[in-house]
Amino acid sequence: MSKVGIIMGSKSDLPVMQEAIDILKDFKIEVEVDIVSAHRTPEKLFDYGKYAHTRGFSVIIAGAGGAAHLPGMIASLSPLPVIGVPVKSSNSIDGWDSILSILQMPGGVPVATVALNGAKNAGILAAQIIGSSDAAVLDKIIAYKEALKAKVIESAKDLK
Ligand code: RP5
Repeated sequence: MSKVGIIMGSKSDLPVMQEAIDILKDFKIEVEVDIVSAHRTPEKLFDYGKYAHTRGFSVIIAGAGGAAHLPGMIASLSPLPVIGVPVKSSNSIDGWDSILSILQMPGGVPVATVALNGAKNAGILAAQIIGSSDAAVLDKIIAYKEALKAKVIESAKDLK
């Protein structure tokens, strides 16, 4: 069964990253959560990035704030798809620092960067990557999108 690795630079990122954990659990996809700091635990980052694909992960979601090097460095070490979540943290100037640190990767080393604090979308995107080769997960994504549509149609009725 596919497993998603969710890592973050600090425990202070957890309130944001929890949304990725929650949506993946809703989709019944296994997650393994860890704290891996690019600057404070560089050896752990290296091991995680180098060996994640041997540990049963299909996708990695990495969130960090400020000088957010974690997603890009993991992408440099791992053959797995990496989704980056820029976090507006206590050391972020305004969030743009986190966004640009994760978004502006050099050619050859992609990080699929979601919106600032966009961990929920990171979880959905990870599920969609898994769903492209797992029919049961794909069905859950289809049902999720149908529910989104129904909610909007229902909310429009309230206006009438
Ligand atoms: C980054 O620095 C972390 O990802 C976090 O967003 C930010 C602040 O970390 P703490 O000082 O709260 O541990 O590396």
